[in-house]
Amino acid sequence: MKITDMHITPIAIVDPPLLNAAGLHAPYALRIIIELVTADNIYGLGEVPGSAKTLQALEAAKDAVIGKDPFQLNAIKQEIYTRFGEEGVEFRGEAPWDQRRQVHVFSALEVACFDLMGKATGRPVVDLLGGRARDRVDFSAYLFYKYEGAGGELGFGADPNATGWAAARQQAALDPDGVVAQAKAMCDEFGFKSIKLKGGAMPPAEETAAMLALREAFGPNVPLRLDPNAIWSVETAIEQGRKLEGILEYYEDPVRGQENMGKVRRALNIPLATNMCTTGFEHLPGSVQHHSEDIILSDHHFWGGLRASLELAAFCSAFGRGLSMHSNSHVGISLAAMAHLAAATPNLTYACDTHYPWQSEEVLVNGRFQFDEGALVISNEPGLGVELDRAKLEELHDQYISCGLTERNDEIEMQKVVPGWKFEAQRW
Ligand code: GKR
Ligand code: MG
Repeated sequence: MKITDMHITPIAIVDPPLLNAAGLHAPYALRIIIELVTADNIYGLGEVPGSAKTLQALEAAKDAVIGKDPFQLNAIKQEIYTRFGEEGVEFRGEAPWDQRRQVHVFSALEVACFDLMGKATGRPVVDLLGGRARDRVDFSAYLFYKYEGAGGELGFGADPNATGWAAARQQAALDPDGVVAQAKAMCDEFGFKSIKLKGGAMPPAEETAAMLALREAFGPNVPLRLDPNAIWSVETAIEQGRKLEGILEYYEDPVRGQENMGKVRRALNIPLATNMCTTGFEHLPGSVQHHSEDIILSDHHFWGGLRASLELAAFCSAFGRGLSMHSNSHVGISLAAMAHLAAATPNLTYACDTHYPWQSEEVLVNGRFQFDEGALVISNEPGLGVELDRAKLEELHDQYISCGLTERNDEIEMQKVVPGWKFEAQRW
């Protein structure tokens, strides 16, 4: 089997004005769709976060991939890593999302190769990763503080007749009542059974109040998580954490860095989780040294693919870490890859994050994935089990061109609402 062509398509998808530690989501989120084509005309799909840097790197990776056999992942990885040189975890950046190029490039290619392998053998990706540890993958409701609006050109009132989640998705949520209303609408629509709030957006005591309001509204059987994306000080994290003991399933990245996470972890009786302080294999010795977290949120986009995520799972089981899954705004190719990986990872026992409910567009034939009681049911279709809707891809590519965005920059978006607003690595 030989890869003969690689298509790289940047797209922009409508994204609502969601708040986080780095500012505000732009009206569009950027993704890149990768399609590898073989001599016998099979295509394999991959998806990664969009940025001009990743786009250029993917273009530069083309001739390292064309001519290769998709089953020879070691050779492809070797070539990519040689070509781009070392890019350590220090390139991750301080934003909530990971900004390394090499891991994203390889992840996109590796997922597309797995899709090809699956299509060539008639087996779903989950089977190529070791087979099903489960048939259904649970996801959690991912809440955000947000301004009024649905994102895109039309902003608020994109659909004044919307009801249910479609209406709630447009509404502002800036206080505990707004957060609870958002949670109810999201859980009613998708059936999620655990809830995460993206924190780091409001003063800490307000976010704690929102968690307590969620507990009050949903009771003790719905696990709750709070993620301030590392902008609290150790003192603040401990002070707020004391009020959240017995309330949170886990406390995600309250502070920055493994050492600080270790301090907070030792002071509190709450499991700590991360997708910010332990984010690459070079971080694992520090994770052991500082015991910085109890749970690692894996993400194949920045751990360097599906196989690397299984290697991370082996570390977690050897060193007593739980495993959950991180997300960013995305469409269904990433969602399918996340679900196949989660289904093939026996020790991934927490409900995974997904931003999917916040998006409304899709690049797939058959449209958007449907959650069943908060879970995705893993299909037996070959590969990722998805087909590309080329007309939709073209439409979302045109949207990428017309929206004019080439990088995610939540600080600039926030400054449009709050002039002079600045990201601070530690705000409270
Ligand atoms: O979408 O604003 C967001 C999140 O803050 C995202 O960028 C983070 O990477 O979901 C993420 C997290 O759990 O830290
Ligand atoms: Mg997080």
